[in-house]
Amino acid sequence: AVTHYRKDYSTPNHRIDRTLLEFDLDAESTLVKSRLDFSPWHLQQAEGLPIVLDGEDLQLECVTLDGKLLDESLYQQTDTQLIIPNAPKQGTLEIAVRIRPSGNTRLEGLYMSNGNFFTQCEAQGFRRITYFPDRPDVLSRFTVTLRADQAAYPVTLSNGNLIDSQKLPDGKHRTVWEDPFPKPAYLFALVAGQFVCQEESITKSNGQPALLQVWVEPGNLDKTDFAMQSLKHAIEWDRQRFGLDLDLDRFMIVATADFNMGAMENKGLNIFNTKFVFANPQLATDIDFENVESVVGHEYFHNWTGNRVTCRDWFQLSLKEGLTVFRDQEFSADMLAKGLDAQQAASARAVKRIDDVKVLRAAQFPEDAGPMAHPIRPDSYQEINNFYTVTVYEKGAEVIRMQHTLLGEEQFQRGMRIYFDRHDGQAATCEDFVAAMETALQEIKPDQDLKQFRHWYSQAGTPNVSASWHYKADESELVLTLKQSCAPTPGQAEKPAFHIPVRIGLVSNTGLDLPLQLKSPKNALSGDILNFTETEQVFVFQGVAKGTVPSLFRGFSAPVQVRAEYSLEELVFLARHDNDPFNRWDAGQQVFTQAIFEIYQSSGDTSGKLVQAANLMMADLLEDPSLSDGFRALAIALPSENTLFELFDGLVDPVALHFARQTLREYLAACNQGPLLKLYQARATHTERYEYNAVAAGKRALKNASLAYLTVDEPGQSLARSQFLSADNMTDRLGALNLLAHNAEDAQSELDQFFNMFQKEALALDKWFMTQATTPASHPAGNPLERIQALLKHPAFNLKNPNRARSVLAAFAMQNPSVFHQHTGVGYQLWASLVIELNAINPQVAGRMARALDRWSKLTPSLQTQARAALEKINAHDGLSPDVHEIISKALG
Ligand code: DPP
Ligand code: ZN
Repeated sequence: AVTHYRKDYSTPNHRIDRTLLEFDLDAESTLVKSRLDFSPWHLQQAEGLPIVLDGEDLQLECVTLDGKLLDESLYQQTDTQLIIPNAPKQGTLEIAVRIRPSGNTRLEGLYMSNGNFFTQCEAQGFRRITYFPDRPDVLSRFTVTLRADQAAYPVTLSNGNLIDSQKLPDGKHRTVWEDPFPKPAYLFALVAGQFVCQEESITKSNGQPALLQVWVEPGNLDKTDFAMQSLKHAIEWDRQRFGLDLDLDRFMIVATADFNMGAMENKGLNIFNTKFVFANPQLATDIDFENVESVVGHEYFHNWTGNRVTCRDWFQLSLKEGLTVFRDQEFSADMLAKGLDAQQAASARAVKRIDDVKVLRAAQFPEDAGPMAHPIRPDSYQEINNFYTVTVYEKGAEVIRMQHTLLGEEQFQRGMRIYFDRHDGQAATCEDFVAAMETALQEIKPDQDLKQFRHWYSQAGTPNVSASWHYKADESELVLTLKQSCAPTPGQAEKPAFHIPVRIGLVSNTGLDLPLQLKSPKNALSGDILNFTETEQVFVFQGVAKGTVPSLFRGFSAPVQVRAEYSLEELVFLARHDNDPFNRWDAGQQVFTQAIFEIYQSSGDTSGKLVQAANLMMADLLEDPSLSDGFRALAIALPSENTLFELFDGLVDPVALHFARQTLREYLAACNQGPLLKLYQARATHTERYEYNAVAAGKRALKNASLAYLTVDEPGQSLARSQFLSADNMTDRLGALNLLAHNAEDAQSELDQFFNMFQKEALALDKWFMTQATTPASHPAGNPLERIQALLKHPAFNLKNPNRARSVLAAFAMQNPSVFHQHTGVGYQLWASLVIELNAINPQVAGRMARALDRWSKLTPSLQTQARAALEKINAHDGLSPDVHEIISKALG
């Protein structure tokens, strides 16, 4: 396997100033002709440097240089490149290749889905379409001609503006598209086939109109309203909050059922997984609505952060992804809070923040602690597809958020303007972004810099912060000691201290926040942010009343793992009184976590003091009417099994951990049945028409979170059965179905009804598969693995469709620990054979699935033995793709 290093970056020899592409679209054999106008990268450069083009699985027909056909002695062709040695500094290259879209199951390059053509070029799919310098620093102006059969492919789209459209003889037609903006090849797109669209015209800030279109296959126009509305909201929001407007006359979104990722920000022609476009109340849950809004926003925001300023090389991926995730998180938070009063708005924002941090803790912290750990700006990779990770995306967004915290909104926006002034139209680096923010910071704080902050870009691993404090009654001082460390990660043994912004509050015993008066060190406090920059640092606060409890990392101000020396009483106090809703939630989660660990370590005993404290806290949460429904739904939910696995100090048996969590759930349900029922019924009897907004979604979330406890036994299960039948929306229907399928002895009739109701709706069927694939080991009928094996043989199962594959394989191997990690090792064996099967179909998705045992060294010894056997089985397979090989070989160490 080849490893690529960030330090090896060098500029190409040539620019490609203009690119003309012509496609004769045919499922079995598409002809792609290109005409590339090239010029020297450096004006002074010598004659005779080679032109280096990437290309894979292409059938080369001919190469012409400045009008002269080149014979084979004048170029070199390898499996991955076409090189023209001794090229002139400047000239025109014409190339013709053939490709076979119908045989493309990897869904990179040009492929077919349901009879229609789609492309996916990020990161390196363009090289499967034609020979080209397929690297993000080569920006070219594209003109694209599409020829296709009119009847089979009436709609043909590409980037930019439609400049010509004509009928041709023999039933064909032609469209010509011109993208006014230079772009790297990874942002190229084409779509052709049978589509219908919803469209609207908007007015841009400059007074010019722009056409917005959402294209779907016929029969799906009843699912596009919300995506269109989200797109308009995103455009408006980017104008208002970032001062950035749409720069095109036409902006298109096209949905496809076969897509490796969530969506793709191709210039002017975003291509989306249907999962992130389709939304109506019957088919989509509140979470789906939220995701559609956020992904539509994300891809639209890329138009500036990704397309206008792109990445110099793929090591800089977080430059566009971390920043764009930060932008979509803020967009969602602002949308959720819109129109609410101040208190409701704060609560809606906190709910969003908690959701985002849950993802980070459940998925990114494990990545940072495992064999694939990498800095948000990686130093090396074997397969770039494997680096579209929660670290690059979600931790990357946290690193942007910390800069926002250090600069404040106004100066952060100033930094954004500096960034665009310097780099619009360029391929930039993460360093360029930080440098722009540093300039903005120094405009207001000339003595500060982001020098130490840059470690967040270069160092992997989740920093551990331990916090202890004592009270000096004589001086009314609270002395807080913070220590930071970061465990070694692959290739990084020692790490200098991070610059960590700690948002802090001092909560007095009456529950009020005290004013912050920092005595020492001088200048370490700015507003409510402590700048924590040393391995160990002591902070002395004055004017502190006795009994005051510090609230640390409010709003999750840094992506760190905190170990604070709270007593149980202090945690319970914060869970009741912290004025920061995130920390209030977090304190409660710590109480639940400790209670589950108490049960885990006592083999099921619920009489311990932590369980008792958790129970009292639960009773409080259920009765507290000052909390919003959305917040309460999160506060009463137990931490996920993946989060618990990571938090436990020592080796873990995930099966026993599941049963410990289950025991606490049953105990809390039994002790709080009355209040739970009351909460449920108050929300179940109100039958307003479904609407997606923060308040309504919060209400449904609390109703279903209460039902989740109640369904531990029969009375609750009957409630779920009637909710399933009477629901007018997917949130309530699927919520009930999940609970029944996971808890009731028999939920076959509901599962059958659901299947019959939605058998023509692929995304709803994915949910049906996923519900069953996540049935836990505690299910009363036993042996969920047999059910999963049966799902794989179901006529509607299809490993070639990524959504369907994920709905069983990822669901089972990553979201169902008690079945996946069963002690016989059968779960691992099933996973290994599916990864091997998928490896031959779609390496990129297989690489994702291959990560299920990343954390195998944290398993108990006998599970480790079984896990290693499964990993070795995959490793020994002939014909492993670079994607899967990289993951498995790193896991084996
Ligand atoms: N650039 C894409 C996205 O994150 C990758 N799938 O939006
Ligand atoms: Zn993105």
